[in-house]
Amino acid sequence: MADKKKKKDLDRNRTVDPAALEILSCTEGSGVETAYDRYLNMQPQCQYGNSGVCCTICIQGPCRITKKASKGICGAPAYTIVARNLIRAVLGGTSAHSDHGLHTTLALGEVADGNVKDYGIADPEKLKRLAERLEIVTEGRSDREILREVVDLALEDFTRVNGKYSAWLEKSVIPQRIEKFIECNIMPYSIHRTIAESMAQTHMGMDADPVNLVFQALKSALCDFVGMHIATDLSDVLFGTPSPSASEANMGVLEENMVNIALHGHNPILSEMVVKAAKEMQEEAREAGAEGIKCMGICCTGNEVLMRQGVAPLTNFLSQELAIMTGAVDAMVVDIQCIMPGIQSVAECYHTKIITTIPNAKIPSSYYIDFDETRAMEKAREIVRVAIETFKQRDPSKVNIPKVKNKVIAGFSLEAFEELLSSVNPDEPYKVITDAIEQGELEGLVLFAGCNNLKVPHDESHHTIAVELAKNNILPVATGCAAGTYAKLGLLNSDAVEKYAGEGLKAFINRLDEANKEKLNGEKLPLIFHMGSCVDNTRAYDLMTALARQWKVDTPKVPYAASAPEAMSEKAVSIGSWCVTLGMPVHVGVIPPIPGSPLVDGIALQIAQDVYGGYFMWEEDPQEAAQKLLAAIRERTWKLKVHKAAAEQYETELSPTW
Ligand code: BF8
Ligand code: SF4
Repeated sequence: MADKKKKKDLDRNRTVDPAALEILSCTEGSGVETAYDRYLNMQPQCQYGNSGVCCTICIQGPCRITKKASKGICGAPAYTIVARNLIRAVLGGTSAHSDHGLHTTLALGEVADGNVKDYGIADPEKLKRLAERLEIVTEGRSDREILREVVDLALEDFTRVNGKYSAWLEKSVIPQRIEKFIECNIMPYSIHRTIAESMAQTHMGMDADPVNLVFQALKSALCDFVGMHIATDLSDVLFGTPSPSASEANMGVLEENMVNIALHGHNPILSEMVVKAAKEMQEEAREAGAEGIKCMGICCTGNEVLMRQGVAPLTNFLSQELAIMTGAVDAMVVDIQCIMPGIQSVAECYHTKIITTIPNAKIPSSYYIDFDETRAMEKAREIVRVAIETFKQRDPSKVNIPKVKNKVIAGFSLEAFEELLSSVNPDEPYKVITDAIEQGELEGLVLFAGCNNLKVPHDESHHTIAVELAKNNILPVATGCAAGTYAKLGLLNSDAVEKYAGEGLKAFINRLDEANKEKLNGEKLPLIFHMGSCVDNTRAYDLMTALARQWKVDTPKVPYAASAPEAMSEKAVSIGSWCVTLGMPVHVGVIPPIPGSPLVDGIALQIAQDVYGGYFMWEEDPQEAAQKLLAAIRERTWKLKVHKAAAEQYETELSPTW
């Protein structure tokens, strides 16, 4: 066992993506260093940090809990240290997502006031639906008037200090959840207030009570949900609500004779404009000797432009540096989050330009173009022009594009999903899913989310767990880099349905295919439904809410779990925490720094379930993880059926417990 673990840790080629593997093999010994090499150099990693018992909150530290020292210098025991570190991780995620949401909100404020010429209201229907959800009057008002009020309410959700609770949270989840949050004193007024109070609470010499700290972490995580939901809703208003479209994914989408622009990061405000500018500037590229310009995506901005524009995903988080090593990426345009600083040194070994664009996400030596919404197209053209110029410096002897790509059908916003279901049951679309679960055709649903993390082989856990669950008739939906894995590895198309779906799942997807023949323009539905970027985990949660409404139950009764098989970022910690708080069992495939306190660990794994219905499961082995997820779903389906049968037999209300 120890030998196996050691061998796993020493293997540089830690990936099951054939394109990534090819690049790693071809460049072995070339001197170009990537995360795969740095991971090996980093071994062994600090076990105190790993288990969460290292505190650096004040500069008496670092204090770490050992056999000799059961408390930090100030007297903080392991449970205080672990819980404080946990909140701070959640706050990192909440801040990242909500800053993204705020950026989108401010841009839409400019649209409402008529101050920007390059953006508009692409989806007025979504705006109306959103306003209605938020109980904003739409009757007799112009789109811009409605938008102004939506934006003002969003801004209040960022900054309100007391009085009213977060509108986005209150209006997006079912009332039973809100009652629970008020009862537990974790219902937030606003994002910024909660971040400030949580940072204060975790200052040296403040809160030492682990339960109080963990509850505050959950309140902070609910603010993450708010910030993400605002980002998703307003991006739909600004750029359109996604609907299914076809594309291709993996390194084989690079074109040897074209200007290749990789769009990397998270915020579609920039990437949408670059895609538009590239379409207009094809002629300029031809004059430079290329056959044209092709945009492709990495990480979540890639998911955003895939969902709305059909832009091909190039790769996901862990292999971002490897994309440059194909020698065929002319510019990698980055905005915010999950951009490894390492891309710059890799780019310096090739002709690639790294173009940074956002004031709070710069990389030394990169080419910086200050993106500005008031001059969005002008800036996007400037970016594309740099890519065209860089193409001229490409060294053909260094070009090596792995011939790996797979067909992708993506774009399943909740609205798109509902439309597919409506073709089967126009009056009660979600009954198509609840019936399939009650009749045993489907076992339930699992959301695959989250990152890559070199502590487990790249993409392996994502792939193994999803395939295993699809065989067992779980309806899989995916977001973020999990969806990136499935796109690259060929699970987002109908061939994968034939190959991997269990009989029930196959019958379910075929029924949707049959009913939607015309809407799908000759395409067929995929095995896994790509619901978008990481902020779009809110779409996946809204699907859970829709099922809860259909069954008239609270969300913890719905057989729907989440899995982050290769979780890495603070954002993954905050998303996992709100999923638990909102009632989901959540599997995490890389153990986060929590087990250093058995008490905090117990809250995450067990007590959370008693209070909120959701809970965490840590499991690194993907086969084991699949079995645990399946058991969690089956337990819920079984209980739901028992409670329903009892309610019918005794003519009572459905039991509210889970
Ligand atoms: O927000 S899944 S590695 S890219 S954090 Fe980052 Fe993780 Fe990818 Fe998207 Ni989400
Ligand atoms: Fe050590 Fe306490 Fe300071 Fe943390 S807050 S570093 S445990 S003295």
